[in-house]
Amino acid sequence: MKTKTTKCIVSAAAAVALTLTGATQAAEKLNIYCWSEYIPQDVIDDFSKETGIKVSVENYASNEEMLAKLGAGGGSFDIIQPSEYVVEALVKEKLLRPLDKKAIPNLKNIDSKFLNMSFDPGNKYSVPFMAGTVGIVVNTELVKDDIKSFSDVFKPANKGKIVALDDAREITAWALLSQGLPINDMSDANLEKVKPVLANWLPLVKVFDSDSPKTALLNGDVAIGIVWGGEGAILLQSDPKFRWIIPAEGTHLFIDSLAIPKTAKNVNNAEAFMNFILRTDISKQISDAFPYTNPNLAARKILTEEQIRNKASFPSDEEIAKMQVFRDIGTQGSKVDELVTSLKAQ
Ligand code: SPD
Repeated sequence: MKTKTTKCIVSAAAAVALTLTGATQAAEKLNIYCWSEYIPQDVIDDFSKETGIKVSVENYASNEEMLAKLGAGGGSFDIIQPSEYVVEALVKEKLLRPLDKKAIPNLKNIDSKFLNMSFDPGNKYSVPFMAGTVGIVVNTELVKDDIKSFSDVFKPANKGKIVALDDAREITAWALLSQGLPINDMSDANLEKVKPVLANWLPLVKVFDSDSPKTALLNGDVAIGIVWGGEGAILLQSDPKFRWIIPAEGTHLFIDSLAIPKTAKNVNNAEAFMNFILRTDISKQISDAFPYTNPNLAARKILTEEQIRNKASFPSDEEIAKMQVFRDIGTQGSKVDELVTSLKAQ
């Protein structure tokens, strides 16, 4: 009788365990919506292997593309990867979920310079993924001029030789900088001021590409690029003919983070992923593939000398001190998009 009861308890427990396992397996998913060429596929695969969580990844090429999809209710994402000004906007609109920091102990690996920034005090909602800047890359075999600035790039002689990021906020910021104006003052008056600048610049561009602007430079389609730092770093690694230039007018520092939308369904898995990518070895793996400015101090310590010396990955403190950071510009953002879209169409 005693034995029978024990057996019953055991089989009841096994049944519960089975049900739980079944239920857990069904829930083990993670949907990531992130920038293209930013999270290596082997990092995703390693996470799935270690945790059994099935990950699906969709990419975007600009913050605005991501916001448009989220706003239109498209997709159901557990992790997004907004830049600083977008974290600021999403927090204001209460569209992000506060993080459970206990689930993300590897946050300790992040350099304190990249924590507690004004767009998310206390990192209540966001975990720094990568930072970086935008600079000029010149193929010195094809261009003999000494290019130092955005204005040097956008000279009529360079028509058809340029690849530029396909990002209205970026392009407008370069035009503002060329006029000595602050990158976050995108008032109507300033947009009017930069309109003629953009009208001259945009027809000179041969390729607009935010996903992989290095490609047009690597295959010789263009000779000059205005590209993300990580893309510039890959070009510098690939061939000494490429030169990296921080534009004389100035540039900006971006901080791209991971955050969980309010509507996420797999919150625990999202936090497990955040903790995973903050691991020293995993963060190094990310830097090896996409050499941006890694805010993970522990990972930076195990990068090679050559990686750390790459100026497109790691600008000097002096250079960083001069960089501006984008802020949320509210409804002016759509005017910036309209301006650039209409001028590109001309
Ligand atoms: N391929 C990943 C590029 C990420 C660049 N993020 C920059 C945001 C600047 N606003």
